[in-house]
Amino acid sequence: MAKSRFEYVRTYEQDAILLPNTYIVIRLDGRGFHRFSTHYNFRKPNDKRALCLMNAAAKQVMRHIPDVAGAYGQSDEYSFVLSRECTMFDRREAKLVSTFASTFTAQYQFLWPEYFPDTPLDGNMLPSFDGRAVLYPSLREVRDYFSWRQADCHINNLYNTSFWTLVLTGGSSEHDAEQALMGTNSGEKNELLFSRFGINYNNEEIMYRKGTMLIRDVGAGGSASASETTESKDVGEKSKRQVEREKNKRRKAEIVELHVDVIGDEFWTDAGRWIS
Ligand code: DGT
Ligand code: MG
Ligand code: MG
Ligand code: MG
Ligand code: MG
Repeated sequence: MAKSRFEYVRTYEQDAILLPNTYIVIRLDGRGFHRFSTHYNFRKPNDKRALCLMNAAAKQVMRHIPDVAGAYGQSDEYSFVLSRECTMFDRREAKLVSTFASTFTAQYQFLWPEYFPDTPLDGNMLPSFDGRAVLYPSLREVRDYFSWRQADCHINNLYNTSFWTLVLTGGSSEHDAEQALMGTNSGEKNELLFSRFGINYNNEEIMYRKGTMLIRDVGAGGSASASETTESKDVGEKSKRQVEREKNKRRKAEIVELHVDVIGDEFWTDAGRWIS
């Protein structure tokens, strides 16, 4: 096909290509959800409807994008980890990040009425999500990444639970609650909840304390055979057929929602089942 004389402008496009043979983590985060959650009267400190809506939107993203091995969500954020051999969009960063952010946003809006049946979305306050991609060279960093997000969930949730218990049950002003918590460590917050309100923090809803992990149940032996996953192979070592087979398995696998500790070893001993 003949090219127009304008065609040259395309040469100005610069694609950032994500390094091959690395895990890609794409984290999405709600834009201005402090205001958004206030506008729609999210319950404090946690709104189950909002968190379940996040989980439902993330599951839909996983259903539509089989390269996603697993995902972790808490508050207004979700992180998706892509397998190392992912070649989606030839690993072009902008295409990946923008597709994840828009797919998630579309699903969030579409599913909204199911979770907030009495609260229609307001055209002046629609949800949107930003996104970024980070590369990790080995499972070690991927594991530490999820631990980092879960530690963040824990710290924020313990603080928010203490704060809103002081305000909503204890009758403190927001200012006084903030003062009371200033400089306290987690042991002191646990103690405050227990001694003043009889709340054992460890009995609070586990989804609030641990966040949500979504993995694919690819069955025993995992996405590849056991020997293949224990020493996870580098890209190039896997045949195209093998990569395709694994992707098909992921596509068909049921998505499982877990509220578990991802910082300790237990969750990772069988990680080959869902990530390779
Ligand atoms: P950003 O991300 O820089 O655009 O700004 P924000 O406002 O989204 O800030 P971020 O992401 O650091 O914090 C998340 C906000 O979302 C935070 O203000 C609390 C709110 N949020 C998330 N989940 C819930 C919930 O279940 N209940 C309530 N009440 N608020 C929530
Ligand atoms: Mg932020
Ligand atoms: Mg946000
Ligand atoms: Mg956030
Ligand atoms: Mg196009």
